Amino acid sequence: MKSPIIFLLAVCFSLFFIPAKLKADDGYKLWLNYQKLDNPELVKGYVNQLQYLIFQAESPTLKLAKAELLKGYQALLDHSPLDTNHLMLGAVLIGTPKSLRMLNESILQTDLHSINSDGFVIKRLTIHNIPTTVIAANTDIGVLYGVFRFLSLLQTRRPIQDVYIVDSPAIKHRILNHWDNLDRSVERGYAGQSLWDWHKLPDYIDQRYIDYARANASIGINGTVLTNVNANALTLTPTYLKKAAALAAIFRPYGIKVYLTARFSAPIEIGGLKTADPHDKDVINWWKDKTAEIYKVIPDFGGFLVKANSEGQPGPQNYGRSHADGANVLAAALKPFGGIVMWRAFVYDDKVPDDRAKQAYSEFTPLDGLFEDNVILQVKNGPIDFQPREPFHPLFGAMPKTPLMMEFQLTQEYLGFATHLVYLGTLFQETLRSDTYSKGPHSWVRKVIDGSLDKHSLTAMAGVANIGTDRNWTGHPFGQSNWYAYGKLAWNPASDATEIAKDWIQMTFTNDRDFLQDVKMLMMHSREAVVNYMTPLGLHHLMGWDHHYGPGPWIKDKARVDWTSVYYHKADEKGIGFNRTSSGSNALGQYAPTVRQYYENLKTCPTTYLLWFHHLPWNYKVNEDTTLWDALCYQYEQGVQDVKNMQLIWRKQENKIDVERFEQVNNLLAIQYKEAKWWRDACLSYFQSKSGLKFPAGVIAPPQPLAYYENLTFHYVPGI
Ligand code: GCW
Repeated sequence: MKSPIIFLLAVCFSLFFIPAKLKADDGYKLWLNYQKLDNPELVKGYVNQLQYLIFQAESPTLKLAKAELLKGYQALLDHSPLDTNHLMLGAVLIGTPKSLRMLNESILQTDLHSINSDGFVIKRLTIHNIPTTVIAANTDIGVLYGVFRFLSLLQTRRPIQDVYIVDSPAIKHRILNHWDNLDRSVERGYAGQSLWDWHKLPDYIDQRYIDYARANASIGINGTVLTNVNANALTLTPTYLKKAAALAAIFRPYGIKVYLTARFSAPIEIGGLKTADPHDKDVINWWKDKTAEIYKVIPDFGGFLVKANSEGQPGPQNYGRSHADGANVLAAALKPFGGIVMWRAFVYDDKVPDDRAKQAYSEFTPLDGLFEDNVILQVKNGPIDFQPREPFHPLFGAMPKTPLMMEFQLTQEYLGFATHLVYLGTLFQETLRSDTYSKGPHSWVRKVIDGSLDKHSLTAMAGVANIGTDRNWTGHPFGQSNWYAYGKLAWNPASDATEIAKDWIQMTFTNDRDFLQDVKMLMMHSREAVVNYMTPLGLHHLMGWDHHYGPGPWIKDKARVDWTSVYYHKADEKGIGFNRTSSGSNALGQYAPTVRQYYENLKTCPTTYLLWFHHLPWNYKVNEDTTLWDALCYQYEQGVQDVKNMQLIWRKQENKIDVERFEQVNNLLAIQYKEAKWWRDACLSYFQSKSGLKFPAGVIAPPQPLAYYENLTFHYVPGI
């Protein structure tokens, strides 16, 4: 038997030598996971350049920036940069022309003039013979953004000896939309409850609120809509305004403004009026008074987000008025205070059975030019509803006189919830880089959004948040990458999804080269995988009824035809797909001629959108050797194989990162694999019941009869 002393020594020894990577990590720190850099040469180089810090921090924001910098230094380099002995080696100078007089005189002036109020400059200069790294901005918040960017350079081991970054956000309002209800449930939320503890607010301030603000500021997000677009009028009562004000106070130094959703019928529900008609004088005054009341408690209130006359929400059309009439009443009330209205274009008429993909365009384009100048239309990336793949929304480029903002969905309502690993950077990029041709070539969606195409200064982007009370914020550890990528693309819609993924991996997990290579590849392909096993070849809206969990291509006979799946795929014994060409619904007629022709012509229409735009016979040849039926089967099979590969790639990473996150992802990938097979089997089983065709070689017949898949029922699915 071993002596107890030897045993104890062995235990101490093993504890002492536990490699850093095996340390448990619950994911709470997100990409701000400042792990000590393990390359001594690199650390030495950084430390030499960052010996002495000149940073006068008076304002709350500058204080935060300074604290962040010191925290980052300490954690990444194990270094406090105040050691004057090594002054000659390198200094860091941080501030605005106001906080640091030196910045007024310096040669930074040209750079500072070239950035906007949220921008920053990071530049290596020689000042009084001392090599100096300057982080400068015109405003305090610009400094905070600059500090975060600078720390990210260290996190990703970038050289800083000649650093020269001049950067400003291309979009003014970079906003998260929380579909959070006052009872703390989150509509389409899969990461726990709402962060906002309305019951304990305004008195109890959860540390989470602060960490949330810091994380957002680190990627440039500067606005948050606290409440669900399916709005509750109580949000606007004095009790809840006080609670919102407490959150606003916490977010303020991080440069984040609070917005609220306004229920259009609030004048009736909480105002005691008989109508909410936007032409009614009392209604107009009610909104004016309510808005003034909000600004009393939240002086920098951002404004309202409104979902009106959509999916049962009240709106101006209840009174025979237009969306512009409705939006303008709120806009007039906000205008004296500098607030904005984000009016959602996610509407589809509840009577006209026209192609749902056409309805927002039909309703809104006649209103172009009729909105007040502090109204911006919030348009989802595609014309249906956040499907795994949609073409860009035809409204982009079609309303030149109205500012349009993008709405992306980070929460994976239609992409496997928080169980599936799907990096959305590629999806966001695909939409932003789509060419609307509205003003000829290069009229990219991103230029509509950043205002440059039609010369709008009011610009914004919204991301429906995937955040909740789960310890790691997003449920799936990789859900964090979607929050991160969204922030980065809202700052610069031209940025590259691969670069974003790379940075995120390094900042969140490790700088290990092999891990980085493998996981980047896995992420970059992950969205295509989900398209393959859920909605290949342009199919869409095939999910389970209401809760949207799992496959449901058989869904029919609902209150509205456009809530069913059969409406969208139109599969029968002859063929499949939605004809949106001129011989069908002509949704393509809503796009610029070049785009229209490209998709209308079967020779040019990419297979990715084939069944989105065309109804085709099963024996249609997608290429010389493959029929549509076979291609569909192959794509579903491919999706399953894709997930299997993701699993293999991930398993190779064991020991490269902490056990906790490794195992979590491993487990989730196992569920994703199971569900990918379920999607393949259920969909192919259903479509085969229509086509009556045999499965091609390499595609195995579903293990269960169709009825089995159709009869699966689920209770308590999250997110409803
Ligand atoms: O995607 C659908 C969702 C609804 C959501 C709606 C919307 C907030 O299923 O839950 O409601 O879109 O965007 O308004």
